[in-house]
Amino acid sequence: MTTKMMGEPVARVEDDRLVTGHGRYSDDLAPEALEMAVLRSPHAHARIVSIDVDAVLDVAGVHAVYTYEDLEGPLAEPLPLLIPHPNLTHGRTQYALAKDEVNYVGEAIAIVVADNRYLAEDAVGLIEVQYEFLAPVVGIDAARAADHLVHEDVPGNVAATMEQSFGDPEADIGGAPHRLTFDLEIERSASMPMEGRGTVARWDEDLKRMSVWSSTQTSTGVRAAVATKLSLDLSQVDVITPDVGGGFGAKIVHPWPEEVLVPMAAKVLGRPVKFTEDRREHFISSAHERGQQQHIDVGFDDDGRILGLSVQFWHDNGAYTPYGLIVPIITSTQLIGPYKLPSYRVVFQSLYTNTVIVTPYRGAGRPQGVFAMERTMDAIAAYLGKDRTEVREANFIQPDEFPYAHGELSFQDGRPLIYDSGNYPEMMRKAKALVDWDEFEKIRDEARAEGRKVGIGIACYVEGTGVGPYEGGHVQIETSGKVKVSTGLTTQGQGHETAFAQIVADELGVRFEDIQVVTGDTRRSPYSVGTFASRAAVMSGSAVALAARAAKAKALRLAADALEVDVDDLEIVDGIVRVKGAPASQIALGTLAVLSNPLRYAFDEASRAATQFAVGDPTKPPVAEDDEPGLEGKDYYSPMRSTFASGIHVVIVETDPETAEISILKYAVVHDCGTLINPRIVEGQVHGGVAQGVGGALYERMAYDETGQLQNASFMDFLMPYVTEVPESIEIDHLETPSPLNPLGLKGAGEAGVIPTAAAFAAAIEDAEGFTITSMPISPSELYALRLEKATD
Ligand code: MCN
Repeated sequence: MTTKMMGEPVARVEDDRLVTGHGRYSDDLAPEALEMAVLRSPHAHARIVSIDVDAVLDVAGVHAVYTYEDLEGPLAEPLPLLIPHPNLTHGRTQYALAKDEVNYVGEAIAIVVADNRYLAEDAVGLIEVQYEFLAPVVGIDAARAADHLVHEDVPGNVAATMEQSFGDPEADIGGAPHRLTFDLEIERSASMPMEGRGTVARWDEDLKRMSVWSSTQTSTGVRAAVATKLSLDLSQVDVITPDVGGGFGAKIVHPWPEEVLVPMAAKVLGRPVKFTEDRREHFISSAHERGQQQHIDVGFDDDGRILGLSVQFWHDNGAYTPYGLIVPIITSTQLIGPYKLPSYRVVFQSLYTNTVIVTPYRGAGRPQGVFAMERTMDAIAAYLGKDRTEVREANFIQPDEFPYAHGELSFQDGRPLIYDSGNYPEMMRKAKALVDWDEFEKIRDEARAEGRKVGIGIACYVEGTGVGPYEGGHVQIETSGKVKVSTGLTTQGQGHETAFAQIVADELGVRFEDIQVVTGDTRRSPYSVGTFASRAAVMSGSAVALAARAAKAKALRLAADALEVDVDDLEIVDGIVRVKGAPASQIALGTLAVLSNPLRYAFDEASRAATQFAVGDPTKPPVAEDDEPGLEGKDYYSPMRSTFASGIHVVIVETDPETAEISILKYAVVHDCGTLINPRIVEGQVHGGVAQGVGGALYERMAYDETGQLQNASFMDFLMPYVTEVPESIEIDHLETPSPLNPLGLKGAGEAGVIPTAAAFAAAIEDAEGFTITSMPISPSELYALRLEKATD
């Protein structure tokens, strides 16, 4: 048997390259390229009266300067609204370069292309813009008050209002034995990948071809954008994704202005052009997320069982809506979590503010939804004086109730919200065991007796993963017997090279070391969607499995012919097709690859080398009658709906009675992403997610002042957790409830770590302090202020 690879904690093969400094990022490419710098708005809201670029062109080494006036054809139209929605009655997207007005600090106004970035930056400083100032709308309160408007034709700053419901929550809440109402708030934060956004473009005037290297989460999206905006055919544009130093959502948007402006400049100037975002640009001109205000109204019985839930929330979508309503729709549907609600109503407004646009950031709306639901569970438990786990258990969907539909609710992909599989009671049993939950009351009391404050918090979540519509896989067996696997989605550090090789090794019966995986190259995979929404394992994992099965079926057909046996009598072990029970009768996959090629090689079986080639025997087709030449398999996977991963996080914190410093004593996770491809990768993903969650719970916020200036747009001021602030160790226990929706039973894992973290911390701090926590993040100074406030209440 070939060594089984699925489920094994194989070390990531890409890490040798990535952690030893041999990764190749977009900025490493084309050192001869001209470089682009961007003039960005210093004002949150203003009309552009005039732009004077005259001084720029006098600078030696400057090749071009462009403003909106220089954009032509589709490039002069607003950038696309990627996911329109019928409720998005007032969707707005920005222009590649601002036309007439700017709506946030950081919006691109002009670009300069020069011999190098230093010259380009200096020249940007010579552009003179006259502005007429407009009142900025900063924060959800200002947007709701609507004293001023972000877009003068959008009444009330409301991009969209949306409502979904099932049952009769008003009647159920009104008739319930108990009712609670309260308000919650979550601050804005943002993804902080190590590598900023980056694009390099080269135009070949002879071949009329554009090559783009982009640090993107969706190479096909960039290709579509470049082709459309520059009026090229898709087939004239290649987009190659080199190594990408993290994305976390910010690199999904396609296109960013720079992603179309760089190819435009390359085409006009006939020289390669490059842009690499710096850290300040990332803060003020990429994307943020999370900011929401929520109002909860819940009715429940004596056991803590929810009878009706009504949620209203206000979502800060920033200045434009390129991603439509995707984030608030995710909040509104994923909020329900692992619970069975007899009735539910959710109403949200997506509001414009004069701040950076809001697009999905790892977790994408779910941390806010989980915060709402888990704060609700804790509030019910506190009201009834019950254990917090007991209240959750009373509301769990039971293992025999899958598939479970939440009334008529639609998920983010527009399909019905139906959970495929899970076992939430078992997950709770495991979580309690990991932290000795039932013993904690004693520990808390003992600590209190010593003047210490310790608390435990728990949070459950369910995460829709693996959204469609499709992803493809291509498995090609070389004449050397090595296997090349390609899939179109891109990789930002998730370990796809390893995980997809594990899948193909098992499906095909080849050695893991003989497999090479390529992602995010439109030349190999022209049809693909991209990496986001924890979809790669489910989508591309399934696609490469199906492609490997197709390649295997073809190999077995060819081998059966060559060995004159029945296909069913064959097996593939370590890349050799052999007759079951008679292994001496065998043929290597590499040899079959030779046989399947009309331009046959004379092949030396011993050295596995092609010595010379000749056209094959014309009297005998090289492959079976209906087969195409080449030993390869190709397939696409398209799921009928999303699959739902789930998990529980438990955190124990200690808060300093004097300084209010918050220390993490223990962090434990139970996680279910269906069949595990690679537990080590999944644990790495969970660790990374928890680290980001710690940031969202305790440190990170976008500190806008009332004029719309981001006060903390650098790592000097924006508190991202260091290794000293994240849990020293995270205990993880896995549960595997395979999804019935895809061939391998997979569910996604890439965002799980970040989703319930803020809710778990809020609960733990609340438990340590004895008063309610209703907003996140909570820093020591905020906790200290809360203590003072509660003491005087
Ligand atoms: N995996 C597995 N078994 C499963 C499920 C997943 O072994 N049952 C593995 C997969 O093979 C993959 C990894 O876990 O190697 C994550 O898989 P998946 O959940 O499908 O997520 P994606 O690969 O689609 O990655 C996207 C996800 C998202 S949405 C964000 S945001 C995010 C994240 O991944 N951004 C990341 N993790 C990141 N990790 C890094 N290093 N950098 C980012 O930018």
